[in-house]
Amino acid sequence: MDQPTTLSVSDRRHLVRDALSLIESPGRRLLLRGGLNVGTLAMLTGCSLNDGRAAEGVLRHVSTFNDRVQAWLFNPRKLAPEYSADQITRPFPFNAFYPESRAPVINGADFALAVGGLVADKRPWTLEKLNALPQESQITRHVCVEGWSAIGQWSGVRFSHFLHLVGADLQAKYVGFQCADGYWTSIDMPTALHPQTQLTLGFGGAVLPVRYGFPMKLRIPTKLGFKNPKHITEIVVTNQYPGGYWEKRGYNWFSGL
Ligand SMILES: Nc1nc2c(c(=O)[nH]1)N[C@H]1C(S)=C(S)[C@@H](COP(=O)(O)O)O[C@H]1N2
Ligand SMILES: [Mo]
Repeated sequence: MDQPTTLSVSDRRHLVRDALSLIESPGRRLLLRGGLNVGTLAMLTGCSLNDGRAAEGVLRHVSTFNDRVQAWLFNPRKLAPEYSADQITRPFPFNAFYPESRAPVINGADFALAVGGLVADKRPWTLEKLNALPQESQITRHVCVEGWSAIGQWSGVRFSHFLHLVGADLQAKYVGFQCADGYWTSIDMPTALHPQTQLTLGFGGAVLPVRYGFPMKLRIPTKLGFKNPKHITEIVVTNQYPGGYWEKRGYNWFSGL
């Protein structure tokens, strides 16, 4: 524990605001709505906060704590709202960490999805084999952390069905995804097993287009957009925290809706 703080009220406010900018919504929004201030933080942690580094450290702990609370609050049976066909957003927005013209173009004919980690069957999956599995369709809302949302129709294999087929260890903590564009992310097992979490092969009744993640993406209507990986090349079931592209840059890992 460090020395009692001698910061002015305005200094304290700035310190909290700066540290909060390091963690992203919805965790950040939650803390702000709760009127978080240095006094509360100090009280919660038993440390006085007189510099940015102390506040940052504390907030990192708050963020991890927040992941745990969100995971605990997550109801594995609560469904995200579904919409009717006339509510679909047209055109549906594109988003990635690069412009649309640079979306990776993958040859579906020789594509094979790799499956690794805590699974009994590590054989790769061709698109033909995936398309032969039972398909489901959903019209749900995609919510991007950047402040837009859109309704779309996705179709594909229920992800829990796929995990059962490959003999995944359903007690494992994480499912990680590697993508053809260098993107990666990971989710908690309860979300992976949620009935609306889908290994998506189609969009709007047609084959998933390049811009929306051909040959496949994971559609998770209970999570923010950046937790929905496009252009998946590998799926890994693991107990080692795989993180993610935006998670590494400070976005809250759980990011449930
Ligand atoms: N491989 C890959 N997946 C990704 C991203 C990305 O840059 N690369 N961006 C994420 C973000 S931030 C959003 S909002 C959605 C956008 O999906 P869309 O282009 O289908 O709207 O993809 C997510 N999945
Ligand atoms: Mo996003």
